[in-house]
Amino acid sequence: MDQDAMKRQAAEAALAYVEGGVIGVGTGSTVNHFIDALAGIKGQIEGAVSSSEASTERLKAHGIPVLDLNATGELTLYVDGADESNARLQLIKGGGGALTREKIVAAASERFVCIADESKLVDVLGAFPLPVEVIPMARSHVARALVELGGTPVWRDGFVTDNGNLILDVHHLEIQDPVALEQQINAIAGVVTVGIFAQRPADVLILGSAQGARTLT
Ligand code: ABF
Repeated sequence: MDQDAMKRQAAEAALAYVEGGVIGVGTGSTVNHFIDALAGIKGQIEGAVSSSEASTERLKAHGIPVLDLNATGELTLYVDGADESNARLQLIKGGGGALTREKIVAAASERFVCIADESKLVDVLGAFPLPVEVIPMARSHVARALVELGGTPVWRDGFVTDNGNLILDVHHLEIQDPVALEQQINAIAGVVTVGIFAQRPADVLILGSAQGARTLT
């Protein structure tokens, strides 16, 4: 079974958590499978709140209404992928650059179901370069502060987020205390969002594998 088939397996298993209403929908290739699967039961939901322009486009192409979070109120369910997860379901996200909206929708949702292939489960977060969304004028200032924290920030040149900001990908971090590092990086002036999701981790992690979908809580 290839990696994409494992992603599809996890995405299809997440359908079991859909109970109608408005669904929070994330971004990425695993979520694309979830959107395609959601289209099959679109009559059972009111619509979706989307975390990116890319997901919005895909949802609309399937005829799934895309709603504004300001109009829906809090959501019962958010389904999204991740770049890494540890066993406590603390995540690194933002490889696709949509981390700020993803963190907002996660915060506004009662249950966060994360979907991934099994390669995303790690012992210690940080082998995947940590994305940090930054206000453009603060890029160098934030980069220096990240070096102080022991990382090697690399500007994702040519990439602009849906919010008009920049991304620094921080290499060489071994994240032993994800909650503390999330708070520290959030406190740097000019940081919009750090891609550590530890203060609000996932509630459920579904991992696709050759042995079938495995669920961690
Ligand atoms: C988003 O998509 C992320 O925050 C993460 O960066 C990425 C996961 O991508 P994929 O599902 O393509 O592996 O959810």
